Amino acid sequence: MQRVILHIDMDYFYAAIEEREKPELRGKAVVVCMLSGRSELSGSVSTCNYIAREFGIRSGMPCSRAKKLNPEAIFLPVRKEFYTSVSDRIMEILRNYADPGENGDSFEQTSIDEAFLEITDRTEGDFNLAFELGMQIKEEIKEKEKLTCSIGIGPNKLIAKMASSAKKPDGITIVSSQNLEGFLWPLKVSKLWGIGDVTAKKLQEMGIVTVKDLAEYDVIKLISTFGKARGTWLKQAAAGIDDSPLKEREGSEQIGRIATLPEDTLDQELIFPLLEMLAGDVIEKLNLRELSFRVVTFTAINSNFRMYTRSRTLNHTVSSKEALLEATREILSEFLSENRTELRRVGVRVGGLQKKKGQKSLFDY
Ligand code: TTP
Ligand code: CA
Repeated sequence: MQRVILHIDMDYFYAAIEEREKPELRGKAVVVCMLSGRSELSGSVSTCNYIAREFGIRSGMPCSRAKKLNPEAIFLPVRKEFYTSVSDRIMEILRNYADPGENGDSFEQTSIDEAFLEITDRTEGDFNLAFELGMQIKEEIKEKEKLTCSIGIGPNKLIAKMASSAKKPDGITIVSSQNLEGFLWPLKVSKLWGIGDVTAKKLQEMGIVTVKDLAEYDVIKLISTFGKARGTWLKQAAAGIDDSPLKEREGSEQIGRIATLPEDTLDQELIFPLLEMLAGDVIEKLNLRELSFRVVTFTAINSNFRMYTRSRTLNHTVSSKEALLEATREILSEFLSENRTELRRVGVRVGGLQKKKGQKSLFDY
């Protein structure tokens, strides 16, 4: 199946949150500053909204310089803890859209406002479905957090990441294997994710300006200049090749399975046996790694390809198949009582994972 990766990047994140919190900022240039406290405006710009960017204000520049570029701009101090709480909620929304993680990690948060989602299973390798899913994500974040984001979808992390910055703000860009070269090759090499200023400068000295130039360059020469690993990587990246897996942050891993029903249905007696089988697989994986779980999540995709998730946090950490089945059955019945569209795919996953505790000794009681 064609791999499908989604990358999401929130738009002007800190400044967008400030705008949301203070409607009077709408339409004004907003600059969020990391102030050093030495004097007023001694510090650097964390970020700014798009209006401020029109004046040439950028992340990293001294706040005093930003003030010169636009004296009318509103300068606000960074509220990192607050932004982190918003980020945590967004990441929870996003995780629900990633594959259940059957073949390893499927969700990777890379910064406060960026994440990769593996959606190969969810979309069955179909980029049109991936687009629908991307739009659904945008809608949910806009509805729940009143914020916009930009999304890139591609056959790997490299392409997804580059696609998400192609249209900003509030964009969505799909790059499949078919239009990969059309997207990648006209770009300047400095735009290739993983190429910094030093490499870009060296490449330019070699006469390599666009990604196409790099893709067509002799790999042996690249290796002799950059070394084996880096030289090979450059050549592959220029061709849009990247096999790197997603890496879950430690402690937030989830394990799950999803599968297609034999027919679209709302009949619990048809749906539950499939969930029972999937739950069995999940328990097997947990046992192998001696893990127990605390959170159970049911996922469903209906015949209109809309996705739903319902989670339940248990009172204790457990590890038995019975406990998983009981929770799953309860969530399923509840879901079916309020849902009217037939289901096409269902899945179950567990989170809140912990190493199983050893047998208690008699003295512990
Ligand atoms: P970015 O995603 O780089 O920028 P952004 O979200 O503000 O704008 P864009 O629409 O271009 O994506 O960074 C995310 C947040 O990280 C940003 O809102 C503020 C913070 N940040 C800093 O504090 N310092 C920095 O130098 C950068 C680049 C970001
Ligand atoms: Ca961002």
